[in-house]
Amino acid sequence: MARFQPIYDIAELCSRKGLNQAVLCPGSRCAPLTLAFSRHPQIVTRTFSDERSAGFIALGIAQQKKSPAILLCTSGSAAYNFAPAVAEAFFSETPLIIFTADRPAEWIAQHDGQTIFQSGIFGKHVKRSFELPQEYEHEDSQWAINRIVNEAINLSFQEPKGPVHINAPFREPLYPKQDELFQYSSTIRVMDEFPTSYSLTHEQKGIITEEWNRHNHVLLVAGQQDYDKTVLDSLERLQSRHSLPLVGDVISNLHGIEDTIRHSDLFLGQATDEIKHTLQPDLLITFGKSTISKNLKLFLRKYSPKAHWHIQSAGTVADPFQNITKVFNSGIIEFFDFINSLSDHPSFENQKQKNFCNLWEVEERKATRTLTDFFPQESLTELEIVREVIQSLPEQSNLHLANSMSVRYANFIGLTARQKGIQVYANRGTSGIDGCNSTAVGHALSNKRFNILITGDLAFFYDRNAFWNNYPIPNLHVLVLNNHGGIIFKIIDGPGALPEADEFFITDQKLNARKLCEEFDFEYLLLDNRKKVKNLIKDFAEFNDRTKILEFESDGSLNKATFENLKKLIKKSYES
Ligand SMILES: Cc1ncc(C[n+]2csc(CCOP(=O)(O)OP(=O)(O)O)c2C)c(N)n1
Repeated sequence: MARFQPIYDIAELCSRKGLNQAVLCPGSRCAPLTLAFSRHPQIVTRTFSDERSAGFIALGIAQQKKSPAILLCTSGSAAYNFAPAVAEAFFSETPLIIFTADRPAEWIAQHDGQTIFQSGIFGKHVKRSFELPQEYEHEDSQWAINRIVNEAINLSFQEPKGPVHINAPFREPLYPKQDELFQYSSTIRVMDEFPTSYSLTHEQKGIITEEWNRHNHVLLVAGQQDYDKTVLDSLERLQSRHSLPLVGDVISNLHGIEDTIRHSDLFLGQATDEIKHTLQPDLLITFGKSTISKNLKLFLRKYSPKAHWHIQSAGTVADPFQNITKVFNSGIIEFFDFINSLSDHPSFENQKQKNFCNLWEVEERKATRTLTDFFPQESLTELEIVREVIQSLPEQSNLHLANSMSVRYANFIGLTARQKGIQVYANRGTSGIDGCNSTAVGHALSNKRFNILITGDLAFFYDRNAFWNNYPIPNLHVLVLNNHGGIIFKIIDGPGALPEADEFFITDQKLNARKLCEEFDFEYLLLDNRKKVKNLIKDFAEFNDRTKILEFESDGSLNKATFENLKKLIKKSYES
């Protein structure tokens, strides 16, 4: 038996548990695991030199495959560079199996190279941190390695899904001899754990039935969630039966439902108190993760419902509207189907609910109309370009939205019900600008769909190592909104008016994307005047054999002014 046989067998175990995507970062200490994964016939392995980018690429792969991705690095600071992606995976509930190779314990803090304290390095941002034994001779050690990896994988699958960390100390020599037989054991123990099922109890069903008829201003609000056709179908049934207004911003992936309220951020920011009063729910039902709209948060905090039911299968409960009264640990389809099975309100109450729903729909229609009439403006700005790109997206594509204005612009514009083939992704777990390119690259590498990323310049250049690898990604196109700084700090109240704004908040930067395109052999499209818009965006939306970058350079103040004008126009619609 090879000395590292129990380590080589980890790859076989991962494969038998259905894990077939591994992201490997270079180094020597991790060699036993690098060989184990890269030689495995069923595991797709890719290598990336920048661990920070690699972590986000693994995140994108796991999100796309809906299965944990394996992530491996060598010892030392390499492990710390995974941290931003690990935190995003934790809060976005994306499963990752992270292996960090380590020195044997006696060499930690002994002036040995590439050695830091790796045990539990990711703190609270992993579901659990495991430590492998460092000697393999005793069969109990071999049993422990198998058990720990089984347990870690099972844990990553359990709701809420998320990253798990396995620190693996390896003693030298790390490489097999030339003539050493390399194989995987044929008898590998697989330990399956069934996912906990979260169902409504008899008692909960009784409470829902009893309380349901007491409310006739019921509002549904969806947070970030993956596209799921069965959820859409269930919600459509629910809406048509009970006339429930459904608020879902762009990351809720509910745009395929015709009557979704998608512009709440626009109208709730400008509506009069009188209108807002009429929109106040008495029962609020929420599901999914975070919402983008700050105006929605402010509205629901101020116009608080009498009851607020939140539905999630498991995990820490977030209460962003500060008024949750009941948490139902259930799948959302089961919950909505149960509500669908309830008998109707008496007709008078039913009419009140219909009227309530109409009020929300009237505001939605008004905002949509104002938005349509608003374009084109005299000057070309980011909001208009985002609108044009969104309207030209290929039918079946993934739309990736970087933090911070990109995701907000897309939310203001919204996707239509006709665009139901589009799936929306954004790193809203931590809302970092550090891995937006890499996450989109991870998606593009692991699917055959068209992927379009919309990003600001800081997020784009911050994560330029996303493209520093040897894997072609012709199915990724990137729109770079280059206002030479973080325009968000101009737009939000507060920093814009300070004398420190440009240097310390907006942080002017001079780069443009042309040179990056030359370096990575991407096609570069420059949008520098209105006459080019239609043709360039048409070109941008067509996929062939090269990655395309479309850059739109513009002035931050102009973008801010346009944005303010739109808000004023919406406000005016409430004055007439
Ligand atoms: C890793 C990280 N560092 C800092 C921030 C704070 N931050 C939020 S938005 C932003 C500026 C983003 O600029 P850009 O990508 O050009 O987008 P724009 O604001 O122009 O839309 C910064 C620095 C962050 N979100 N993540």
